[in-house]
Amino acid sequence: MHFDRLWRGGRLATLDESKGGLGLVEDGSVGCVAGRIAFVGAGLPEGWTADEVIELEGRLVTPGLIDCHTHLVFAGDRADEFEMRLRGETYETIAAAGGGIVSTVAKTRAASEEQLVASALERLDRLLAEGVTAVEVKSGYGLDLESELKMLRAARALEGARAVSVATSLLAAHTLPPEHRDSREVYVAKVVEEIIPAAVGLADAVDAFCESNAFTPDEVRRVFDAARAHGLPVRLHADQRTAGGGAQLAAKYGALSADHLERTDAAGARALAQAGTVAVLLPGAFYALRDEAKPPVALFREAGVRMAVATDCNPGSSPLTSLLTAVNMAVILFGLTVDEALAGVTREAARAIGRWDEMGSLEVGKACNLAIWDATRPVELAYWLGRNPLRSRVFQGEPS
Ligand code: DI6
Ligand code: FE
Repeated sequence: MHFDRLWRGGRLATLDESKGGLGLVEDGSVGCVAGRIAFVGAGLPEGWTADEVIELEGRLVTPGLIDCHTHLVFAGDRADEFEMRLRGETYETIAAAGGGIVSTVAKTRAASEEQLVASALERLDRLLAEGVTAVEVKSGYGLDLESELKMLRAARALEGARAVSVATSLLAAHTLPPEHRDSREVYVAKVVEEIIPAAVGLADAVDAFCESNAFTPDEVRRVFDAARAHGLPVRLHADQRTAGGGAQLAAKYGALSADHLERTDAAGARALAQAGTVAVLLPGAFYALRDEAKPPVALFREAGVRMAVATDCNPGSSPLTSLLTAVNMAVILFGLTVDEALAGVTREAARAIGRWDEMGSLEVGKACNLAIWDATRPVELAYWLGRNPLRSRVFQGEPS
């Protein structure tokens, strides 16, 4: 067997489900041909040759990390609102007074596509520096046809600018744009009839924010019906600030993921498990909003719900550009085990973006996306706060 590149002598966390846990392989090797994994396992195949051999010297290797829920593309920041929250205002009172998401919408509408790409790259680079090789990016700060498409194009452009895979989600149903504050019907119709059809080819999925101050379950159903009619999978921001049956709604549509879920109940957990919908936990938002309700991790385990972990990087509720910090928060704040949290930024994150066939584990045939760590034990990835143990990153077989 001839490889373009071969990494040998490492401790592999393969995330191969058939192996259980993190699928650890001692003294393991990964052989790559044309950007894909051609061999993975202990030792080496008979009669191998390779153009290049890299010695891992016992280091831990995981699949490249996947940040499966971000709002990386936006203009400006909301540091002023952060200060208001420190003084006692809440996310909801700020939004009701005309701040919140719509203040980012104004800045994002005014920004050029190039400006959006440039500011998103600065945040993306921080994720990549920690071993991320795939990222999901949502629209949702445009809230009109042109601005939503501009955001999606900016998200797609990230893929050409860096060695990373990008999955895009259309989040036109994020909040009501200011010009439709008194005509929500008209805006929902616009999303359904204009924006979703126009986003086909640019968006990999359709997302919505089901919340008391965003969209009702009925409105979300209309958005999801339109997504389905255009062959797009759906995801849902569900049960974050208020319990509204969001998990059940996501499950009913066979959503790839339901995200946040701080206020999901046992029936919601069972519905997610049955539908195979991934629960995406976002501890950065829980932390930054000083939320008191935690996602019901025990119920998720009991029901057999798959759990992913992501940054939710956005200028309002989660100004977090470190996926390893999200991993740390997931174990400290939400009580995930280290294995669950690491599966949450690899295997389950790949499922949440609908790309499990391509990435998220070290298995023959998948993209050769690796994170090589200056660490030997998986727990070290969850343990440090602000220390980055990444040694190198490999995207489709190419070290970077
Ligand atoms: N949930 C969130 O946490 C973000 N969007 C959403 O639907 C918040 C976005 C923001 O505040 O800008
Ligand atoms: Fe979000």
